[in-house]
Amino acid sequence: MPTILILNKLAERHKTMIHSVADDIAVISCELDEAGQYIADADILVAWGWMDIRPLFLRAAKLKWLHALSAGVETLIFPEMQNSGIILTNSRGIHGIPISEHIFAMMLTFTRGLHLLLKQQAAKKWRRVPTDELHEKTLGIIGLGSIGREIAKKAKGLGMNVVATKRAVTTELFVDKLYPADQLHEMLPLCDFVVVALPLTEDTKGYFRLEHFQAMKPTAYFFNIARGAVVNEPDLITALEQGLIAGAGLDVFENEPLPEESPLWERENVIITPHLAALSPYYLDRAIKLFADNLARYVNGREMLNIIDKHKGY
Ligand code: OXD
Repeated sequence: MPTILILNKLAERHKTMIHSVADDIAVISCELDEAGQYIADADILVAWGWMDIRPLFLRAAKLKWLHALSAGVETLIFPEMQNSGIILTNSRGIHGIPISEHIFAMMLTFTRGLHLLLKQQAAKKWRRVPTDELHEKTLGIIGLGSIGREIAKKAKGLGMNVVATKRAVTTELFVDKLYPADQLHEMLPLCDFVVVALPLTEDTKGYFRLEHFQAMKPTAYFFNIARGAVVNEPDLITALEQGLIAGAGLDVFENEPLPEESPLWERENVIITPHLAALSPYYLDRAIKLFADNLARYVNGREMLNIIDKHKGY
């Protein structure tokens, strides 16, 4: 049975989930800086997609499978890993619930003016601010996957129209119109809210840029819960400064933490959250359950879930 090294402290219930696959699996859970002493024995390494695991990887003589507790796998892909036969998997599929709730928290903050009202409350000011509704507005999702689907489902419950782009156009239950990725320019002028939900890969770096903001309605709001680098941040700042869009809700940034000198901090029409859209008390329960399901497939020689193409990055 494999030895699993997990670079995150686990609760007993998480270890029980893993041991439900087989009693005699060895599970070591520790922080990254304690992992050196265990790595030589590890058959499976479980890490977060932003950890610098390369030094550990180079000493991992028995490693066969690297799994990300996150959806992002940015720091887990490097030349030695790409050129090895080691399988890479991620946790895509478990983020839809918290991220979609985060998106609606930000959208409703803008439509109900909460970002302005909270400031007024701090100053004990009683003054009405402009308000709006989500009902019958159009939401555009760029890169429809499991997160986008959950957003689309909730949007339908709120009476919104939903449009989306997707690499392979399929039939989607909660989407009114699906566009191939190369028709983004046709979709953008229709949207009152635009959500970027693309993974960060070589192809999506700087994907959303000035020409896309120019195609949006000046009354539309832009949201990024994917990765900062998918959007050209200077172009986003220009779009906000020139009024090409009405505002933005941002959970991710080109550089994190967002540097103090970023002009984004100062803007009244920007909501900034510190890369936590996916987090909730249930994150690790879902992530370990997914890992344990995949582990059962691995030990039984069945087809594994969420395998990443190490050259494409998703
Ligand atoms: C992830 C994230 O990649 O939450 O899982 O950003």
